[in-house]
Amino acid sequence: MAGIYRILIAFLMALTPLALGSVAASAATTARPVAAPATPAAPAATPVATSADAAAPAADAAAAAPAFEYARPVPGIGQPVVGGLDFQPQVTENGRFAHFLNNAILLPLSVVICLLVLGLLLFVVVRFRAGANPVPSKTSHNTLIEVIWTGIPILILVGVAVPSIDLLARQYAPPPANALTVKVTGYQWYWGYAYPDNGIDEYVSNMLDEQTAAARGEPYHLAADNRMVVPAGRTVKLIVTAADVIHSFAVPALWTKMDAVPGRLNEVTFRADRPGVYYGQCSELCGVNHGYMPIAVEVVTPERFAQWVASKGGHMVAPAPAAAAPAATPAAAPAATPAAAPTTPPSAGATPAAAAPAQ
Ligand SMILES: [Cu+2]
Repeated sequence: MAGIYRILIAFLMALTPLALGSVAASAATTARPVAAPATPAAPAATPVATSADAAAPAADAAAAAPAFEYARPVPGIGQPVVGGLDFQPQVTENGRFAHFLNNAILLPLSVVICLLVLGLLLFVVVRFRAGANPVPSKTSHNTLIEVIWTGIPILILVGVAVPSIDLLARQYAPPPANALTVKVTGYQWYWGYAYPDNGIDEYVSNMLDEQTAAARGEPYHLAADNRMVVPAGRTVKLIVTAADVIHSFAVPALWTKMDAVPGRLNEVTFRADRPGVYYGQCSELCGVNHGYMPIAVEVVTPERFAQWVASKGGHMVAPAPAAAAPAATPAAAPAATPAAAPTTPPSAGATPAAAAPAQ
């Protein structure tokens, strides 16, 4: 007994510095904005104010840049639905494969195994009850049954492992040479995005307040003032890190989730094949406003991506030779019908399309 207590105390002592460190970091960074997080409305006001501050210096530069209109999201696409049980509609090949693995293999298998075990249990309870068996069976071994109930689970586990490991390998496959690099930084409590290849310095993305989100036709708590914009049909390489505590960058429809850890650069890739607006949230408990740092990713056509890059004052980079991009198959071309059409046509002034990448 004393041994167990000692182990328990040692475990708690090991955890204490972590907890204290996290609290101290939260307190240091948030002393100002977290004055009154008592009501849900209070945290929402904070990021917007921060956004206004951050946007001010960039206003002059943006004035000269061509305009870019964000697309409106389509209900049910890239966001949760009321009463939804299934995955969000997946717009990446990996996501569709994972959806298939879950719905066509794992779920049916789990249901069959649960029903089989339940049936056997009920059979044993009824068939071998004490009332019907005054003299209990003395059977203790049966080699055939033991081989069967060891062999079949092994076969099932191997059968599940093969597609699971395949999915894992696909998710972390090295990106092709022409992948678009986006650096994602988690902060308490907003996100920063930078496009080093395109000369776009980090800009921050804060949650929209309820009125603005409603005016833009976006879901409150998921809508952000500045989105991450990426082209359809091209692999995006995210370099994910954090500046204060651990966050996690997660967008369900893009089948993407990666921890953002201070001092580390984690890499994850995705290739969306359908333009649209896809929302996500920080998925690592990171402090009092953890629930108020949504992620908004807009997947656009390569032409619109070039317009967006120009609107940010960046430049397009020449794509790498096609031979270096084995993943760039015709199947990766964006669908003819975009999931989310822009509210207004892009500005005619933005015509750097000639510099757009080939795919
Ligand atoms: Cu976070």
